Amino acid sequence: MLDLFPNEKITLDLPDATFEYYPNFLKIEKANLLFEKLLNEIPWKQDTITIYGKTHLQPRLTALYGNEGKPYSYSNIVMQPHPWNATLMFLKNEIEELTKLNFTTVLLNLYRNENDSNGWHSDNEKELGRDPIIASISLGQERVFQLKHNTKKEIKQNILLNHGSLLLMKEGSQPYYKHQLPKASSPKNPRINLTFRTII
Ligand SMILES: O=C(O)CCC(=O)C(=O)O
Repeated sequence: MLDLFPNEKITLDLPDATFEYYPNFLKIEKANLLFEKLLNEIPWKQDTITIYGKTHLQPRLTALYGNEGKPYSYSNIVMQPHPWNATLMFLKNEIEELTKLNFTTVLLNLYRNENDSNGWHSDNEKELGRDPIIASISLGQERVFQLKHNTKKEIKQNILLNHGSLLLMKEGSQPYYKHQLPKASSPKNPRINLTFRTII
């Protein structure tokens, strides 16, 4: 059994969207175990992406797991999912129990060090629907995650996503906000992030 503390919930005070942060979603021992397992067992790859006609290597490693027949495309790459493994399926079940939602797909990111990052974007691919809910688990090195409103330029928020935490990006989060995981200016250990999504 995963040890969960779903009651420790922080709702961010941001307009037009709901963001809920569970800093201790996973107990430390479970988070440690999951981090080691995923680091060693996932077939991490560095994909080439094309943005504004320019091709380059992604500044992180990724993998996609999910239901059969549900590919996911972004930045001109189409990712075919690996079938769910036991570790990811168990985590998916625990998140589904908390949220009462069904997730079809998880995108995993491995940020190897301070130079790895994920630039400003929203998860607005059409296969996710108009207003998707994303469940984001963080393991390993704490990193700063940033949010900014698309039109209200003064609305910005930084969150330190800690080991074993869950961030739920709910209604309004993708249509109204962009998010990023910037490079860090001091040395960082590896961090794994898992974003559970529903492809419809
Ligand atoms: O690493 C993170 O916390 C964010 C990941 C993310 O934005 C994404 O995979 O779309």
